[in-house]
Amino acid sequence: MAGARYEVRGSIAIISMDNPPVNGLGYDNRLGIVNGLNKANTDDAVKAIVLTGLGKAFSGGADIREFGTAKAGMEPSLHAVIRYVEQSAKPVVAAIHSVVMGGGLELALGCHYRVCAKGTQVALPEVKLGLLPGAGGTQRLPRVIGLQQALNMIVSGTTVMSERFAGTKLFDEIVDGEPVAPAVAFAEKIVANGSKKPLVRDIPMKDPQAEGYLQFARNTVKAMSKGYPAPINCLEAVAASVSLPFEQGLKRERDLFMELMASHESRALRHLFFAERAASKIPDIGDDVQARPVAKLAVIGAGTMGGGITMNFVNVGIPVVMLETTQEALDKGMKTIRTNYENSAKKGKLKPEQVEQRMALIQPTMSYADIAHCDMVIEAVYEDMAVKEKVFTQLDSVMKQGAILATNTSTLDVDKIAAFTKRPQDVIGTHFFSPANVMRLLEVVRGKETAKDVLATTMKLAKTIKKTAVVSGVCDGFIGNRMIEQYSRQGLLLLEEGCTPAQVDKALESWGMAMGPFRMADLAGNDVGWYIRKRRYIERPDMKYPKIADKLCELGRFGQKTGKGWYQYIAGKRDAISDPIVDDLIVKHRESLGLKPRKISNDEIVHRLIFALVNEAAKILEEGIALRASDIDIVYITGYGFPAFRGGPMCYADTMGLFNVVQSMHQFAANPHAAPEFWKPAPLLSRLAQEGKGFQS
Ligand code: 3H9
Repeated sequence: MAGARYEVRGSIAIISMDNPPVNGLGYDNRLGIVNGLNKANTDDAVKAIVLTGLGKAFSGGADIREFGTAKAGMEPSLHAVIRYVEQSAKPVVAAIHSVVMGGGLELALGCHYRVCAKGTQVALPEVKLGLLPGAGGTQRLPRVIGLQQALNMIVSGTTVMSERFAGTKLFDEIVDGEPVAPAVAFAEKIVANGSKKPLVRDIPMKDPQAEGYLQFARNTVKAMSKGYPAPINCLEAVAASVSLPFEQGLKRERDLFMELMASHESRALRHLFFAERAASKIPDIGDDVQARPVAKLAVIGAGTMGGGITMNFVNVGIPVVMLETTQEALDKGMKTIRTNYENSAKKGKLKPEQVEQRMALIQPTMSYADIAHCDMVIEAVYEDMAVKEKVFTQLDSVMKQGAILATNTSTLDVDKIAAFTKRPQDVIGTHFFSPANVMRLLEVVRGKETAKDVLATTMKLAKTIKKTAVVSGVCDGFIGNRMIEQYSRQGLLLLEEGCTPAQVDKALESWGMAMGPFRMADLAGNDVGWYIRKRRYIERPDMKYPKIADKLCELGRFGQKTGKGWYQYIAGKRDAISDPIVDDLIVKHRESLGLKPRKISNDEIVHRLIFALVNEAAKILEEGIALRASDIDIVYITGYGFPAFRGGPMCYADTMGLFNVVQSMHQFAANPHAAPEFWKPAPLLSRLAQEGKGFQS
């Protein structure tokens, strides 16, 4: 039977969904369930039915891979399947385990009874895909767990463990271990007691405080979900469970669901769901490549990066030997880590004993001999090739054979660093983003000699420390920083043409970026960009760089750390306050160039910067620095505050249509001040635009 297996145990039929990896409710699976129900209902020997899922989930919900394909609309729809279950002549008991999410939970809610294993992850996570539970979840869940808890779960998409629902009508039994045998026993009991078939839809929705609560929630959700239509649609659908009879509530849910299904936001979020999972797959590394064991780690440098990196590992119980050159630097680093943990404890995120446990996993040292036995070492020292050479020569001489030697460089050539050692196959880049204990992104830089198992180990380790790892080839700035350089450069050019930093930042932030380029530069430190530009003036004399940022740095305005940058800051606060001194500096700089300011629209600001990312990304993709366009999207979503509802720069370009993107680039190229040579569309972009294709199709 397609998509679901069927067996009979005594008087009970068992239908087992069989659609790996998580029993997504695709067409075959839906058909399989209906066929199973037909078979059971026409077999006189069968008295009741158990519905379960094979493998690692009861069901992860609708099969997202099917969305947008013909099969998604083919009957039986999930609605039809659930109705079929409800109307089954014989009682249906869901035997739930591991994961019951989305459409999977909606299917279970259509069953007459539910037996669930302890430790099952329960969620209606559709909102995270820009959707709402569209197969009755918004109408049925409030009926079994109450309006408030259901609304919280549906609007946030949060996962709750099954045992938390003990005593509610969601589960009739919560059992230890596998649930099929207990569900069969439960079904036999139902049969013995007269085969009643209660339906969740018949539970009355009574909540005298509903209206006031919903209004309060409406205001909160609206304020918190800018750019995302799904949360408010979720709320309105749940509200219908109180205000409308069940069938009308279902219709309201359906209308709101269809609205979201067609939205750009949902398409972007669904793209990111698969993009994130694709990023961990490396075409030439199969399951046959064994990862090396990493039980103990060393980190070179106890500064901001070294400390943050260390925290990632001790947070998951991996001991770290942290090495510095002076006792003072070591003490300072240890103190910062302790303060970070103690702050988390004050906020209730850690117990005091956990602070001590984590600190005990860090062994501070000034001796390379203490790190020699570690399985992996991550270097986080000053960004200077001479310093890296010293460190890697040393590591090469002390580290045990087979140890992985990683560099946290953000711009330097990993192949050159590898060449300082006699074991370049063991060298890899691990570019953490600051603050390293917070930011999700990890760019894993594969050198030309990096061994496959070294890459596989690093990707696995990234998952262990809960990072989203993206593989990058070796180039200046790797994926993320190489692109951001062009984005920032266009931002600076716009200042010369007539914008203020606040105008540029506001335009990008209203569009959805977490931070505009000038606020971001103030946070990262303007001296960082200055250092890179000085290198560029020598390496790339052809690349036009506005000198306004240098003038700012010459005033010592390095950003938040010096209290002044593109903005001014009040001590202890992070609010960016416009500074007339900077405005004046820009005006004078503009005059010195003989430029008259012009009025620049928000649309031009946004697209000059975003399409700068896209053009550089197209080159990165064509050069093979990134494995796939969606990896670039993941880098920007997880590392640079790009709005998820736009799906990343490549997804956004595809949504706009590459032909239109190229047309805009031609317009920018006609502006002699916009660095016209940069706006020549990258060959890959040109070709795809001509062929009417996108980056992902
Ligand atoms: C919905 O239900 C709509 C309905 O309300 C209305 C319909 C009318 N479909 O995350 P993992 C794949 S919307 C297809 O690495 P984990 C995933 O791509 C749906 N495939 O594992 C990956 O494939 P691959 C609402 C799915 O153990 C593999 O499973 N449901 C689906 O860490 C392993 O995934 C959701 O939003 C799916 N629904 O976590 C649930 N789900 O190996 C989203 C997963 O080829 N899923 N895959 O890369 C999750 O939250 C997690 O994947 C889950 C497993 C907890 C299930």
